[in-house]
Amino acid sequence: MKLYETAMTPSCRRVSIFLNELGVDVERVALNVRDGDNLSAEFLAKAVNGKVPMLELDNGETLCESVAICRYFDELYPNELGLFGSTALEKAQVEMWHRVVEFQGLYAGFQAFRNMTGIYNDRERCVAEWGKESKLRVEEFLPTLDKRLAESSYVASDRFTVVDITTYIFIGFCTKALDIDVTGQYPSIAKWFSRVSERKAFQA
Ligand SMILES: N[C@@H](CCC(=O)N[C@@H](CS)C(=O)NCC(=O)O)C(=O)O
Repeated sequence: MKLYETAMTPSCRRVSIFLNELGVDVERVALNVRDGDNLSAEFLAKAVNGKVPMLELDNGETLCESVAICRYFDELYPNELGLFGSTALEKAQVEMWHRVVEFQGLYAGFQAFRNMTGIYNDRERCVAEWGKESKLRVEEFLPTLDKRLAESSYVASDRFTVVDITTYIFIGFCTKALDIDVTGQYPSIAKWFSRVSERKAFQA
């Protein structure tokens, strides 16, 4: 099995932190997405979305999308962590919060960064106005997250789940790529962020 990645990108960090939580490692193949390694015909033939991370199994089957890759490892290595939820209700809460944080947070953030900076204008049409609007949507979503974390110790449940990994990546992205002082403005997010950052899996 090989995991194709650009290690420090948000989506690849999500998978790496998840693997650290499981205590599993896998062979990595380093790609440089800024240089367009993911645009080669060879990579595009394997990766349906043309992006990293991408997991290639020994039988040649490939998996894209970080959450799908995390789910695969979670099933492949049976464990008691319940990172995708344990009970019927918790599984649904994980699914719900994961979608909320991804759609209203992380992907809006990606759209903001990509369209405002034009960083990938060698491969997509960048619309600066859409970037600005996306950043505003991210800023409008943050109070919802802060309210949730004032009421709950973790994002989806009262214990740590995969959604905390996604949210941690999102908050880091807001801070570093979008220049939003999230932890300065939102005390409940700040408390949760510092607690989650202390986990061993987040430090590697
Ligand atoms: N929804 C995808 C997003 C993957 C993604 O956006 N990957 C970025 C790195 S974070 C990438 O490959 N960027 C290069 C490009 O878009 O050409 C996932 O969760 O895996």
